[in-house]
Parts: sequence; structure tokens; C-alpha cells
Amino acid sequence: MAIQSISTHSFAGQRPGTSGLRKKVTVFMQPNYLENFVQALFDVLSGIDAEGQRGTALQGQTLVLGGDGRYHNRAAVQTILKLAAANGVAKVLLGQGGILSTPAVSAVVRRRAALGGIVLSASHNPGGAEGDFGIKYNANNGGPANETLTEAVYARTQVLTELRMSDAPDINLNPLGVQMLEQMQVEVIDPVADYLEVMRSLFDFDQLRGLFQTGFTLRVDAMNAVGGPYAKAILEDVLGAPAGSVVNAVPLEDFGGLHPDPNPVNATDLIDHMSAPNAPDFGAAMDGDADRNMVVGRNFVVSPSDSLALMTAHAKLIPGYRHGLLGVARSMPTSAAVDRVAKALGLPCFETPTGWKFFGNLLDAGQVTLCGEESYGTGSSHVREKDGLWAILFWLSLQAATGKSVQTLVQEHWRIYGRNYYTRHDYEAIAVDVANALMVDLRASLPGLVGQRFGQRTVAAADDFAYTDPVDGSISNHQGVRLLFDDGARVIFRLSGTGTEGATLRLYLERYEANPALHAVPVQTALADLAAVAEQVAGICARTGMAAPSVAT
Ligand code: G16
Repeated sequence: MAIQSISTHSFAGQRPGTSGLRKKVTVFMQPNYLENFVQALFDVLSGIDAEGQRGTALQGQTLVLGGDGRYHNRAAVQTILKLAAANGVAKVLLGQGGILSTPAVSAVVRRRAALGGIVLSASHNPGGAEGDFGIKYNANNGGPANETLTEAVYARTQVLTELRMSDAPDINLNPLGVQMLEQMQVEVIDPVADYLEVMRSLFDFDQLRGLFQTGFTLRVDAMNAVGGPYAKAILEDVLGAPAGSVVNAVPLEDFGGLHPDPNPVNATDLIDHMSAPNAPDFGAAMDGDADRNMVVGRNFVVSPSDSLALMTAHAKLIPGYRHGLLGVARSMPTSAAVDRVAKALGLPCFETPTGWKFFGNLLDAGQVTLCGEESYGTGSSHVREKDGLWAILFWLSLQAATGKSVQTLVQEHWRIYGRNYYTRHDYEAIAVDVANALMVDLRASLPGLVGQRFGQRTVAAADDFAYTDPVDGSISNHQGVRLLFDDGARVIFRLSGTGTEGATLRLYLERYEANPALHAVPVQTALADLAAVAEQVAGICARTGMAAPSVAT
């Protein structure tokens, strides 16, 4: 075994997006592609100086490593271990088999006081040899690295010329315990254990066991992704949910061909089961790395924005939040349903750009307890990632505490707070220049839109969302074009930062309805007039040649 110095060259396009670096597997499998990114990360973490002299900040440090089990996960783990050993890392805590969900990485980093964690996942993007792969760094708070760090890593990828890597043979990823790789310890850990303890500290496990003893049934679809082992261990083995409640529970390299994105379009099997005559009481799905969740009642899908609002309203029923919340945060395109609850409860409510990383400072500074996003993400201060299984346990606890079904809980919520009708339309794989031109033209048209009337509504404000972090003062510009109407309705345009093919335009539509008699309109019908306004303003069909969105959720 020896540490090698390997010459390399830069690759274009290694700037991390909304959540780390995501590319096709074939891109990641190019010689030195992954190695370059990880070496750049280690250089930055070591405290490299302006002259390119590496620092010593990695020495003696522990990192956490694991991924969602998708194609290339195991090979990437081996590569990263060899780079880590050559770059002075003292210890890596590795999920058994290279497996760790995103929230579990966050939990392990925090519980074991590691320097940070490396997550191998392209999250909700499809897997397999033709699918996507990704890598993300989480800092010592357990949360996604901030933009200062990711920009520094990107800058380093563009200039580095040398990799430092051990030529040791691959290690065995399966036996629990410590192995040595050069001078570095690799401790293979149970992927579920730390995470389970965090869940135990938040929820009343006896109450949940009691719920299942009453004959309560559920179907949790792990979509052949990393959430399976966690859900099976916690729901079935620890809490006594009926065997078979968790389906598609074994992580597969290609997710069994499923698109592990928990929304009604991709989790159709769950939706079918939940609308069948013998449907279980509760349904839920998670994504590739188990940080997203979709909650479904019998014949009733919960919008992620409503889920956040409802969790906020009922948080005191959960032991971990019984003393109340410090505040709440949502990403800008997420509906304002939670704002209404926060106002009623007198809680601070923050609006951040899309990306879980923007919640990190607010959580660390003790300004918020719950966070959520329209993209099927909810979470709390227990880790610094959104957390799919946590959301499932939260909703199960609400049902146990109130004895009410998902549908009843949501409809009662609407009666009290009104309903924020909400949808997101995705236009996928648009030519990048077409998407960019659409956004440029939209931005240019903003001043002229203010005061314009569309049907019964007038544009009260139109802007390109900019965010100043209330904790560190950092500014993030160009986070989405917003048309804000005088009745509270919103039309938002944004380019996704997680796609790997062309550009994805996201159109977010929202309007508020206070009258309970009007709460049962189909969502797309309720928002059809706003979709027409969006088309009129942006000309999406004409520009993209797409008559309808690729996906509407
Ligand atoms: C990531 C981020 C989320 C974001 C989502 C969608 O989720 O962590 O904060 O809301 O992408 O981002 P975009 O609209 O830019 O595609 P995940 O689950 O993919 O890691």
C-alpha cells in the first residue's frame, strides 16, 4: 500500500447545483471525474492557501460516508476512501454496504461530532447505469455545505492538477467494525442505529406501538431505495407495524426501474393502493435518499405545503416539540399555508430560496424548528436535512394522538385556516438556451407587469426573488421570478438546479380560498386561470414547443 500522486486535469461543469453535484452515471464514470471533485473538496477542507499549499485541517478528523445504494455507489465509496486515506483523514464512519440515507448521514455527523459527511446520491433522480449519480458534502452541523464552501470546491476543481490517492485494495464494505486503510480507520457502522435513536428521542414509541395494536394499517413505499431498511427496522421491527407494511424495501441499484420521486405521478402504485376499496389507513412514499416524503390518506393526497402547515399547527402533540416551536421556514415557492398558521400561533416565519442548505443557518441559530418545501420535503431541527421517515412518524403520531384520519385532519385544517390551492408544473429537458432566454425575457418584463390586470386580479408586485440570510448576511440573487397578485395569488417561474438533462422550468401556482364550501375543487381546475396567466406572460408553449407540462403535481 502506498500513497500515489496522480496527475489530472480539470473538467467543465463541476459546479454543485441546488443539492450537490448531479450528473449522469456515465459522466461520473469518466476517469478522474469523481476523484477530481473529491480531491478539490479535500483540498478546500484541508485549508489550502492561495498558493495551492494544502493545509492540515483534515488531519485527525472524522468524516461520515454513505449513499443511497444506486448504481456506482459501491465503486464511488472505494474511491473516496482511498482519497481520504491519502489526504490525512483519521477516520471514516461508513454505512454498512456503503448505505446511509441523507437524514442518517446528518444524524451520524451530529451525534458523532464528525467534521462532516459525504452523501452519494442523486436523490429523486432515476438510477441505474443510464441514470444519475451525485455527491454532496455536509458540514459539521450535519447540513448541506453553504455556497461559500461549494463555490470554493468548484473553483478548486478548475485548477487542480494532482490527486492524492492510496493504491490499497478495496476494503470489504460489509462487516461491522474497524478496518485500516493506510493510516486511516474505516469503521463500518449499522446505518440505522444512530437514526433510530434520534427518532426515539422525538416520538412516543409506545403510543405508536399502541396505534398498530388497534389494527391500524399502513403502506410505506420505499421505492426500492435507501429508505427501505430504515422504514422496515423502525416501523415493522421496533414499532410492530404489520409485516409487509413497508414495500419495495430493498435498495436496488436501478430502483427496480422506479423513478424514486414521491409524488402522485411517480408513486402511482401507492396512489392506486390508497384509492382501492380496501385501502390501508395511511400511505406514504420516500425518494432515493429518503429525505423526501409524500403523505397519502385513503383517496386523499396531501400537498407538501399543507403538510408543513399542519405539522406546525399540531406540533405540540409530538413529545419532541411539546414545548412549542421557535419558528418555521419554507422555501419561496412553497405555498403560504404555513404562514397563516405561524401568524395565528405568533411564530416567526421565514421565506428562503429553494434548497435545504438555506435552512441551516436559521436552524443553527435557534430561529426555527420546522422547515419545509413544496418539493416533498419536511424536516426539523433534529438533523439538518429534510427527513422522509421522520415525516411519516410525525403523521402517524398525529393520527394516534387525535384518532383522526389524514383526510379529516387536512379538511379541518382548511376550515380553520382556509385552503392554499397549489400546484407545480415542470417542463423538463428544455434546451438550455431556450430556458435561459425565457427567464431573461421574464425578468425584463417585470417592471411593466406591475399594475396589470389579469381577469379579476391585478399584479401587486413582480420581482426576481433575492434573499439576505438573516444570520450571516449573505445574499442570494435570482432565486425565481415572482408575480404577486393583489388577492395573495402567486405565479412563480424558476429553473431547477437538480436536473441533468437540458433545463427544467418549474412553474408554481398558488391561490388562497377562505370559503370551506369551495375547498373541494380539483386542484388543476382551481388554478387553471393562473396557468393561463403564466402562459400569457411567459409564452412557455411557443418557446418550448411543449403543449403541456411534463409533470404536474
Ligand atoms: C433538492 C433540494 C431541495 C429542493 C429540491 C428541488 O432536493 O435539497 O431543497 O427543493 O432539490 O430543487 P430544484 O427545484 O432546484 O430542482 P433533493 O431531494 O433532490 O435533494
